[in-house]
Order: sequence, then C-alpha cells, then structure tokens
Amino acid sequence: MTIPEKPLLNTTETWELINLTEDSHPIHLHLVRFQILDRRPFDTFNYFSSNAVRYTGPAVPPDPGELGWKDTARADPGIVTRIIVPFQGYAGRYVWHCHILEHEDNEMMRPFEVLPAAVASIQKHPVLSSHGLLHAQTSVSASAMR
Ligand SMILES: [Cu+2]
Repeated sequence: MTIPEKPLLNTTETWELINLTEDSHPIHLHLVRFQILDRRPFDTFNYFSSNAVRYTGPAVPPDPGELGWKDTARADPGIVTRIIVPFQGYAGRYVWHCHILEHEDNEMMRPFEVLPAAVASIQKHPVLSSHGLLHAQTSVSASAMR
C-alpha cells in the first residue's frame, strides 16, 4: 500500500479534507493535535467531472467552540475543511480515520507516515510543506460511499 501522506517530523502542514459524500465525518488523526483553519463550500459535481476544487462561497472560520487544539475535526459534506497540523514528537506510521465505526471499517481509515529529517533529505521527491489531500480524500470518500 502506498502512503500518500508523508509529513516530515517537526514540520507543519495544511491538510484539506475534501468531503465528497453526503454525510458529515468526524475525522481523527492519531499522534498529533491540530487546529481548524476554516471551512469552504465547493462544487462537488465539478470535482467529480474535472477533479478540481471550484469554491462556491467564502471560507468560514471554525465555530467558537472549535478554537484551540483538536484531535478530531468535523468534515461536512460539500465542504473543504482546512486543518493545520504540526507533526511533532515521533517519526513512524500512524493512522487517521473517521470516528464513525462503520466508516472506519469501510476504508475511511488511512495511514500517514511521519518521516525523520535524515530520511526525508534523501527522498527523490521533496515533501511539500503544504499540500491538499485530494488523492486520499477522493479514494476515501468514493470507495466508502459506493
Ligand atoms: Cu464518517
């Protein structure tokens, strides 16, 4: 299994959780804590047809009760939820998944691998400091909901 999410230890990434389903998903990341940046509606039909995010409204900041450090964020349908994640502590393989048990059992359980700096420096492809999770989210959503 290839692991698309390979953040570098002691770096911070912005992840975009693109929800193509019709359900809200509480997305949980192991190991780390993160903050919710914003949520922004997009055209899901356009995404399915052209694989590109076309926003249909302004970004909305998180609810007052969602400020601060989180290990779980609500990803609503038809919304791009952006989270900012410092990868600190330990290198190694961890998982991120939906907290709804049936979803977790239905492929909404994905690995990510935190790379130590020494390993990352010899990688052929540089790890971007900020990237979307289009690939991961697309397969999570599509396969889980088919
Ligand atoms: Cu779910």
